[in-house]
Amino acid sequence: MNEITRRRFLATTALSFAATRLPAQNSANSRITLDVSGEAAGPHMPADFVGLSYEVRQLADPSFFSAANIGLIEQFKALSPHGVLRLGGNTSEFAWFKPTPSTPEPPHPPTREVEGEPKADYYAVTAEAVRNLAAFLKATGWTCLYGINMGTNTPERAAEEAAFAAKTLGEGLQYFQIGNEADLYNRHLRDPKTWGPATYLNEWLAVAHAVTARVPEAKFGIPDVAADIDWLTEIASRWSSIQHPPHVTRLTHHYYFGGPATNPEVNIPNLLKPATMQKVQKTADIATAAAQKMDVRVRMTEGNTCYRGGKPGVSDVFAAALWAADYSLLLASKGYTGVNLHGGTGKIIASGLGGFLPGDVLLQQQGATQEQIASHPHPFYSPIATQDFHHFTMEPVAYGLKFAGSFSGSTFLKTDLSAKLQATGVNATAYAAKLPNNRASVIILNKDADKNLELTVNFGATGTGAVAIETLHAPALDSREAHLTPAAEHGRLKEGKYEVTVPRSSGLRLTLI
Ligand code: BDP
Repeated sequence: MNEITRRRFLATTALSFAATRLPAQNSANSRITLDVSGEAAGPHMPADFVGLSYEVRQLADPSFFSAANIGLIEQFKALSPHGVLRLGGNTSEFAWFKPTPSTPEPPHPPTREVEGEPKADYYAVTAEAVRNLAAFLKATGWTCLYGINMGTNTPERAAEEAAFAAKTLGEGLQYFQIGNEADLYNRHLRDPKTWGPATYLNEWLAVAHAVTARVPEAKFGIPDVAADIDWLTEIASRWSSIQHPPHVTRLTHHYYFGGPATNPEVNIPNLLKPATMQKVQKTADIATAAAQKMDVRVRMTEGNTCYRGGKPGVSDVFAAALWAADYSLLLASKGYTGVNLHGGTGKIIASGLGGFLPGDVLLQQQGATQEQIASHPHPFYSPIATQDFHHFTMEPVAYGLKFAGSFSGSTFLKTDLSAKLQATGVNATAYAAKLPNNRASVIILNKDADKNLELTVNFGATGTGAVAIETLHAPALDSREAHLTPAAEHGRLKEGKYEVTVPRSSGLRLTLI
């Protein structure tokens, strides 16, 4: 962030604190009671639920993920003490592993250049980059999902890279992913006449078996599809007939709400309306059913609000924070093991999208000045934004993920509180869990632009236990900022119940302390 934009940011930050203290307006008519007194019989949210996703090409600069990148390490740690860094993206299909400085660039297979698809722009991932990544992971306390090129690679080279990554990353490596969004390979990497889950699985098995031969303990996430969730169902139904199956530990897929930036349907009301999460729920049900069949769990390994680099005014504002919190908690309550929001640096993301970000085109069309354009994060959806190597800032979307991450390590109650909230006429959702210390906690997300939500939360506890409140807020849904207030004691239960107002466009977390 340069000095001018930084000052402007600080000025709006100060304003926002004043604004959030204004009294509640437009409350819904009736107070509703949320019962969070039940047993925690739902899914467990792993301690390392929170994740970020970056392009493999980010490794082309070995100093990016390195122990020297103190600013980035700070942001990772602030987001989560035990997160998961996923490396993949469009650029992963054009990486080649360079174990020694003298290793020559291998020949590459033919690919099609298609308008709007990533171009065949090859780069090396060096041994130094992987070593630095190991040090970065150690410094952050994070682990990684390591993405290997399948689109333009050979099983032998994939196995050589996997062997080096496994040895170098050690405990920092959770599992490998081979290929990014194979459901889209028909566009530019494979023959659309023959490409599908069956051909994919054959190719994938050849690579995974080569990797397992070199790294017997290797684990995999599969298939990391962009959108076609039926691939998970298809793979699960074929799995039992596979001879010597490699050790698959997760089913994985991606999710973007919509895109690109120039699409007028990608707007705040659509992002936050209940139908958006209902669609997510349907996808999650399909994914978790497939995973159950394979006796594994699901992870959403890449996603964000708006594909092709995000949309200014949607991806980089407070609405994205509420979306991220709701989306992450919904998936966690469905049994997902984590969510990796995609981001990185503008140049690298653009290099995987044909060289530019549609969000910049949109801003130019709207007559934005260079300075105004530069005041947005690039890419627009990046959870952690950067202007240069030394300054990193957490964006609203990351605050939403962090807020949801406060449930990490807890176990969900089975009750569907969001369904109950529908009766209020306020666009709100809620999730309840028992924290690792066995205390009950509930997160309520009021996504409504106008209406406050009046609630009675029934903890069912006897006596007058104290309640702590933590909030996620900003002046408005389209503010370029987000704030998390740390948990602080707020009051005491009355006969096991607590009355609270959740202001419009904000998140609130109540915990019994
Ligand atoms: C995903 C790709 C990722 C892109 C992202 C986008 O895996 O590399 O950066 O879309 O469109 O499909 O922003």
